[in-house]
Amino acid sequence: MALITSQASRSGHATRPATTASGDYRADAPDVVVVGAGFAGLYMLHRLRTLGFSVRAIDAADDVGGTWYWNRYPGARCDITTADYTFSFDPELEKAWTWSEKYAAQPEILRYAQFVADRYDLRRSIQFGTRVDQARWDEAAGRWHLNTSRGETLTPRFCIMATGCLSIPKEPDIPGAGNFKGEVYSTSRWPHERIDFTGKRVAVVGTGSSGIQCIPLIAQQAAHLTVFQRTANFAVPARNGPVAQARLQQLHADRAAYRQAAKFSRAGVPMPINMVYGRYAPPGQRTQLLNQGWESGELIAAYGIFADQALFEDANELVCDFVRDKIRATVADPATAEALCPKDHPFGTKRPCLDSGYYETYNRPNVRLVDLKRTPIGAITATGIDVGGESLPFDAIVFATGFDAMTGALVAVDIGGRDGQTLKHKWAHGPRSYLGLMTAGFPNLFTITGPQSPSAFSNMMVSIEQHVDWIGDCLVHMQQHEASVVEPTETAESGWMQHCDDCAAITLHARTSSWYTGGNVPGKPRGLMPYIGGVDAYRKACDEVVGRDYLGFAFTGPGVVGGRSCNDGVVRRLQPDVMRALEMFAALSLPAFESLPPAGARELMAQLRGRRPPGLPVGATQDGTLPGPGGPLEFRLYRPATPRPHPLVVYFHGGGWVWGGHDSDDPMLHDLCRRSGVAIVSVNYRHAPEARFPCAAADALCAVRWAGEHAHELGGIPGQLAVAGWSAGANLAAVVCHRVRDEGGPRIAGQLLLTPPTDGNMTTRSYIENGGGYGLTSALMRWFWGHYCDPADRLDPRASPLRATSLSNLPPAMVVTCEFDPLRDEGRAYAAALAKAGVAVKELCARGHTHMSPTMVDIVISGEPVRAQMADALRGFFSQTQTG
Ligand code: N01
Repeated sequence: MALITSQASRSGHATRPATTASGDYRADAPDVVVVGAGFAGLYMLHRLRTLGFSVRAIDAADDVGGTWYWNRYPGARCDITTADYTFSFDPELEKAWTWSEKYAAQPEILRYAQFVADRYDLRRSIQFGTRVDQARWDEAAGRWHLNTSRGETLTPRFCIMATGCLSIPKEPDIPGAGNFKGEVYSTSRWPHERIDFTGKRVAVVGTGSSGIQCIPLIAQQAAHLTVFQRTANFAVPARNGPVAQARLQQLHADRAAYRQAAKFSRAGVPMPINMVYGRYAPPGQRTQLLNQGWESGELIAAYGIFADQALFEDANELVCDFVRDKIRATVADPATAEALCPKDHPFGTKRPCLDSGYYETYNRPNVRLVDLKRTPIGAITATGIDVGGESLPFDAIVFATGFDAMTGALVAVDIGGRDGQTLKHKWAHGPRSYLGLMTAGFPNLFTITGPQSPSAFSNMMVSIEQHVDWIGDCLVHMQQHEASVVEPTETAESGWMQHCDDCAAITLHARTSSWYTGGNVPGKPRGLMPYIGGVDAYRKACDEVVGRDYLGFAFTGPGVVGGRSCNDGVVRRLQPDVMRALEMFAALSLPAFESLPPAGARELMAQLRGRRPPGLPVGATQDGTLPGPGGPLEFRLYRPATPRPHPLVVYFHGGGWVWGGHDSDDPMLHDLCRRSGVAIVSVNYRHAPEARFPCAAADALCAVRWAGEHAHELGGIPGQLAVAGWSAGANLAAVVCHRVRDEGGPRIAGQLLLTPPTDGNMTTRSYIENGGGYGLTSALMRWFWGHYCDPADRLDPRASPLRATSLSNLPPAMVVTCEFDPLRDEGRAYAAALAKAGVAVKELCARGHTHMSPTMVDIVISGEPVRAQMADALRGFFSQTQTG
């Protein structure tokens, strides 16, 4: 294979001598080595020099620029607007540089990197044309031993990997790839000299961002271009041109505020967050938002057309359909258009591209698309490519086949940490890190934009600056405290990994094979590598870690008391969407409910309910009333879409016996009904303080008896009756089970109790641990009990079912408790007591959830497994009834 690339890539490292005109990097034995001189390395170098550290950067290339040094293929550009894809650490630098386009091309971005290097005189500290091949931690010396491709050994205290997320090209895993005798190019190692395809027959393999950017330009030159596409990718038009004036005006109006907003945005670019759910939006609004996203010419806008497009397939499919229709409307040949329509992954789960004339290119007479899904490549031969029984001759092949992303460049260096463990070995089943900044067992080794940090899911410039600043601050902290070694703990790392998994689990990303998940490299372990919880959430976590005395990091050194200090712990234990919901709630700055009179609290609660997504439809709903002991009680019946009859569940709403109604838990009941296939009657009951204990319990019992007697009219199966409830409603459901047991039926097949209060004593540990900050507070719980019950009645088993003398012979139960609920321990105690009394109990303690979060359908997606298990439990009650 005649691989035509730059000198640098041909030989594995650049040919420029390992010194520079002003090179003084040899003069010192650096305290810090930064590996890489792309944007991350440049800023890290600058920052550490400013802070007074002796530092050397090392790069395999013969100049600065990193990814923009190597990826010189025609059409290479950034896909974040230049107003945002720029350093912000120095306002004077911002003033000194003007971008020419909304999306700058590679030569201009490279010039910018060179401009930055010159402005801060960085080159004198950079050793070019050199690779770090091996790194070994020397425990006794508390230093790294770095061996370079030039035979040097450096012994810095700190090693900072600024090696980039997309820097190690993936080998073209195609049979015969080495056989071709013509010109071979790789987009990620493009030659420095101009390549002219005029008059040539060219093949491009790969249709990711690199392919989609270079194909239109190669097509303009080549005699004939054949594109080999394995997976069709989504692309939206870049609408490139001059820098958008509106963005510039925003930036110039208040630069600092703009940059600050970027730091606390979802993806590192300030942009309003669209709250409209695609699955519920009316058709007119959907079309308007889709057009707006398409016209915006910004990837981040296309990611956020609907608030739920990254969460639900049906919402995502709206975007997919829209883009597919655009492709069909652009590409003249219907078969080619269809092949270009992505159908195997949700929009955004593979990196979509910003294109400039990509789809139009297929209308040129000299361009052909080969769909490798239909006709896979047989082999690459000396003269071309054999595909689908044809031998296609080529003069040149361009591989745009991507990268061994995120981890490739890190494990390419043979890094050995504590106790001889290598990074490659530690990460054999996937990368593990704390905050994407460090990995346990590898002291004083930092990664910039490493796996488990936002990196590729963000504007890289914002993420790079954040990591560099964080690392710089950490090193200063160590200097100030005479600490010489820092390392994350296993506990902190495992906690962060769990959090990253939790973030991934609520999106559609984990289901798609892509370079985000390692799926593009044969044999690479799968798992979503970048942190998808958002730049804002991530930054808050990093800041919190520092604010909590470097939570999860251990420091050793002469100035550290006792030689070692460690504030061990896990920074994020709440589910990510629960945390977002709590933040949204806090942002409303509502008065404390318990500070209001009951009528005011009810009104406020009703207003909040109006903001919820409604939940997907059930077969039918129907409102009615039933006779209660104190007058008619309203109910709402939810029926599945399947033909009646169905087993029947009588449900009692939450609201501390004070607020709520037969319709107040509507979205959750839609969800439960759809999932379980049972009919649910949600019954109102009298509220305190107007009707105090035991009115609600008496109403609940009456309603269950009435439902049992009217099962047939309700579409239920006579004899198949269960009870369920949330919070105060779960308390009522539990109490009903006692009463039907003791007072002559009806027979209850099961009880589903979601976060039940079971003991008016309120003295458990969970009240102390979770009594503030998680929605339901200890103060509010005291307010509820105060309105519901006289102190003398609190421990009556009809109010506190845990206090009953016997719990035997009660119906099978599922008790759901939540980790961050003040009621957690009494719920768990009730489940334990039921089990002890011989009742069949399934207990689920929802990790990372609060009292309210499992009920937040479509907002708290991490509650789905909880809701699914509740639905399973309901079905299970009735299967036991049938078989019993
Ligand atoms: O790489 P990719 P890329 N036979 O992995 C195909 C950033 N970037 O260099 O999807 C046939 O996306 C592969 O097919 P499949 C950006 O983050 C940014 O294009 O594996 N085909 C795919 O079509 C981007 O996401 C810009 O089935 C094979 C393509 O090659 C990331 O870099 C510009 C194959 C690889 O696509 C990577 O982009 C460029 C095989 N054996 C890149 N192996 C900006 O705009 C792979 N493929 C800033």
